Amino acid sequence: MKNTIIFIVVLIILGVGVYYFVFNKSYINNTMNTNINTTDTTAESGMVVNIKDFAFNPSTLNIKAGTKITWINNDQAQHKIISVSDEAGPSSDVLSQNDTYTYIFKKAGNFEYRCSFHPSMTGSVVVTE
Ligand SMILES: [Cu+2]
Repeated sequence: MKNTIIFIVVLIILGVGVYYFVFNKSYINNTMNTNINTTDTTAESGMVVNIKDFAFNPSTLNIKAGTKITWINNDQAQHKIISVSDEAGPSSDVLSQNDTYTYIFKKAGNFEYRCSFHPSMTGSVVVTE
């Protein structure tokens, strides 16, 4: 009788172990697939903002959440993108000529930004779900 109970307890522990193993494996697979899909989507829908003659072009962009935007500095002058909105937004290092900066807008909102060195250089990105 005692042996039977121990046997059943061992079976239950094994069963739970197998269940968790299978569950975690499918969970990891789902997470990986989601990441791959996200990467593919943003790679396809990436957009470019050219920095030229002390201006962002286009200065206003309407995009879907998850879109990647790359800024390219075509000026000889250095520029640096900083966010003006309250929410976290694009924030680059100092961009010398031909340097690029990429930011993925994950959340919906109205994101205003400007050049840190030249306050008259402004741009905005309107992100919808
Ligand atoms: Cu600038």
